[in-house]
Amino acid sequence: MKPQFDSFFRLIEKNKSFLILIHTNPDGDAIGSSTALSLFLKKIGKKSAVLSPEPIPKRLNFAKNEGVVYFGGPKDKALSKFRYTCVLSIDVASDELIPGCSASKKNPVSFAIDHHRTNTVSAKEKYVDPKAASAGEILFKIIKEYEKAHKTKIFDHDICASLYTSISSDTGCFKYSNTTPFSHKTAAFLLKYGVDAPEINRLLFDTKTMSQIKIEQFAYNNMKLLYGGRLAITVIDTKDLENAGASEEDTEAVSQLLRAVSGVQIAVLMRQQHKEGGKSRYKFSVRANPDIDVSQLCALFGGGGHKKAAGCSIADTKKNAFDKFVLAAKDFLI
Ligand SMILES: [Mn+2]
Repeated sequence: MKPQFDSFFRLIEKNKSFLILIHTNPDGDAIGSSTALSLFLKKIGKKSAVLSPEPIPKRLNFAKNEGVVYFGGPKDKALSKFRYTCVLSIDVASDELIPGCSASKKNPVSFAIDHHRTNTVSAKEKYVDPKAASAGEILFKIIKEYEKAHKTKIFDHDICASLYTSISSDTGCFKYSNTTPFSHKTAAFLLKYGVDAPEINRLLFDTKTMSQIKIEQFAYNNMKLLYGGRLAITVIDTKDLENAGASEEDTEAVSQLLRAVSGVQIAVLMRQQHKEGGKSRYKFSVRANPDIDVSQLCALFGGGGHKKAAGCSIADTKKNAFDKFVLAAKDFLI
């Protein structure tokens, strides 16, 4: 048995109640994998709850499971009543992504399960597999191993549906380059448990709110194509969101949409965050098309992520933040 499995199994044996941390701006992988983890722990007689730094976006409510407790932020009143002895994190790449949840003194993470190459979560132990397309794939391996080692059956419809949500979400419905034979093989296994894949995929990818459509329209209308059409960038300010009646979560697919423009190698959404003095913080969501590693580009500004999907932020004036990023991106174009 891999040492990661062994130490994880020992940890869950030793503890009775777990707090599972997921990243800010939670996506289908964060919710799917944490839900599956919570259901797994429940199945082996443990208590657990999922703590998201922010309320879970409405469009992902379908991915929650009624058998799982979710806290919508570190200030959630119900959280103070929840007793736990062990903190886990899943799909979280860094401590910054769990603000208020993991002030390492308050909630030291005992075990981090993740697939981000750049994982820097200050956890006592980790199982990080950058080859996994989603955190759900790592959890799938863990549960499979647990079944084998304990000669028991864990997988059921709900666990499999959550894992499917996680994998399909992070592979963009098995379209992104992170998709591996293992992603497909795992999905095939999960489908045998009656998972309604067409419905999950419809809810994940083919359903949009009007506010999302409005902000996407804005993003397309204001897209700039630079360096001979190889870089696509659009800027969304807080007031643009307000005008569209949209929230931050409605911008999630924007960089993906810009990436679809023929000839684009790097697609960027630059979004205004909170103000810091006279400056704003701008968050960059970056997607790449051919063999470009945008996690390296984002690392130049203290960010990170995956090769073809990464992010970072810059605190500066709008013009300076834009210019700094666009100039740095030039060196990454082919
Ligand atoms: Mn993920």
